[in-house]
Amino acid sequence: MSALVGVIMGSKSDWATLCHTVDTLEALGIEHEVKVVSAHRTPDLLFDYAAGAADRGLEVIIAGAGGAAHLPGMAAAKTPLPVLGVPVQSSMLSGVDSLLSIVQMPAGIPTGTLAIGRAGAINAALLAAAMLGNKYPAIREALEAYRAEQTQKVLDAPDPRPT
Ligand code: RP5
Repeated sequence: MSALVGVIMGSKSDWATLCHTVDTLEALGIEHEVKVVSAHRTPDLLFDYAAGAADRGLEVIIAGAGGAAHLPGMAAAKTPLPVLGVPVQSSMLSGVDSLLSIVQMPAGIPTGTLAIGRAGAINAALLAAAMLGNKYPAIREALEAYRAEQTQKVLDAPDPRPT
């Protein structure tokens, strides 16, 4: 099966965050592709990637970036696919800059904006699974199993004290 989710990030340095997205997609058995695509350093590549994504069979794009994080918004401007933005925790401003760069889109071109860092990276994959699960029963089942497992883990270990 060809990739359903395209995971893009502005720099190799974003991998430490976006690896959590990829790990989660893999845990759910969702076909995906991964690539560095920079809004600022490779703008033409970004336009080509986003403009051709739907024709190549992608159904969701997850875009992670930090600082002046224009990648998700610009990708969204060039594709009708849902784009989920992951704000990477930047060193200077702890990712608040990334978050605000992604979330504050003008009306007309939405990006789904997740939390800063690891939580957002994981949740982007889970949100993509929720979208794809409407069409692919195996993905819906995988997502339900993932959630049931995390519920059970909490119920199985209710005592917070270290053993
Ligand atoms: C952004 O600039 C990237 O998404 C990355 O988070 C940040 C820093 O990039 P590097 O200088 O580490 O390549 O475009």
